[in-house]
Amino acid sequence: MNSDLSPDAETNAPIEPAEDLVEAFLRGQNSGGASDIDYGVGGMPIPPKGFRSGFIGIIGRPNVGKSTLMNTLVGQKIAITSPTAQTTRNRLKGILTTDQAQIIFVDTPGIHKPHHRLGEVLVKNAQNAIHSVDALVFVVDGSTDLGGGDRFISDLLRDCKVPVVLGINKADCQDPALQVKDLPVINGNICDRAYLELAHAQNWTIAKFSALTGEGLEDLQQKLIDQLEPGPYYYPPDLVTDQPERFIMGELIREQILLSTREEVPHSVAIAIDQVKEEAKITRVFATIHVERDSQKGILIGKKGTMLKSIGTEARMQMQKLIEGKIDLQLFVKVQPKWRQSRTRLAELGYRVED
Ligand SMILES: Nc1nc2c(ncn2[C@@H]2O[C@H](COP(=O)(O)OP(=O)(O)OP(=O)(O)O)[C@@H](O)[C@H]2O)c(=O)[nH]1
Ligand SMILES: [Mg+2]
Repeated sequence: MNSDLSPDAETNAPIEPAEDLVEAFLRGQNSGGASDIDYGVGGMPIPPKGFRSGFIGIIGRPNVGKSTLMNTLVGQKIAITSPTAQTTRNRLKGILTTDQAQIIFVDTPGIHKPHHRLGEVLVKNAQNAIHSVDALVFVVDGSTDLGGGDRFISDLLRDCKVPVVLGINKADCQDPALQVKDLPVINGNICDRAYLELAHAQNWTIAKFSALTGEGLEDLQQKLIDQLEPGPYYYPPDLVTDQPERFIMGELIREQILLSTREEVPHSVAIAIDQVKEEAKITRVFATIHVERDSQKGILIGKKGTMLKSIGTEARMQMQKLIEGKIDLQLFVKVQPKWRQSRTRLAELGYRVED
């Protein structure tokens, strides 16, 4: 089994909208134009003259489209996305290699006011990312007005030493009432006054785009490359993420739960991949879905087990494409009262504060 998403190095357009994770993985496309690579003795390519590289953190409040942006820029769906806020729970790397540069995007959980220890860990990890990257793209939702959550993040960035690009996303569905006619035109759109003022006050570069349609992303990509210093290849040019396969398996299950359930249920769920047994003709995956209450367990199992069955079937189909083989997925649901509050349980389930 592969331990990472490392498809063949072929060209692709990095600004095309993200596709289904598994479809994209199988198609094995990456490297927005990274052709004619000169490989050095040690295996890692020798960067051409003027090559730039570095880590770019993607931060913002929940649901503004950070993960969608990373997927679209990289050209593959590395992070799961959903209309439910607080979808992303781990810092995830998505790697884009072009002829000009290698950008390692670091997608982060949405910064919000935490209500439990899990939220505290997620927010802490997102905040720590601010200080461990070479540049930041601060994503805001251009379809709504600047809010308290955005202002909180902009305050966090006040003392930050790295360059910031303010990324105004969702340009495809901006409310005309929020547009101001006498302001400079950015990417053919008229930018909302509050965002523009915010960027001017902090001396940030602005880019306006739609992570969903890809509109404006070429401009954003260039602005991000401009922030980077000349540097080496940090990863092989054909690698798109450093996430292990087990992690992706767990996320594929969580994605199905996010798409099938509502309100507290998706937030109360954590997936543990207990065992992956590779046999000659089939791979057996044993996973436990941890929930906090009996009522949530009831919802997940559904009438006569129908909900769990359909979650399992969908997740299994995605996993089968991922490993290119047959999967037997055994899902168990376990009530783990208040796991989101327990430091030990959080660590067991893979949620720790990272520097
Ligand atoms: N119309 C429109 N919708 C978008 C755009 N970008 C993202 N979305 C939608 O916004 C929702 C949230 O997207 P995500 O990428 O999961 O947002 P996020 O910022 O990563 O959210 P968290 O992980 O919860 O912090 C999804 O339903 C996306 O399809 C865009 O450019 N236009
Ligand atoms: Mg996300």
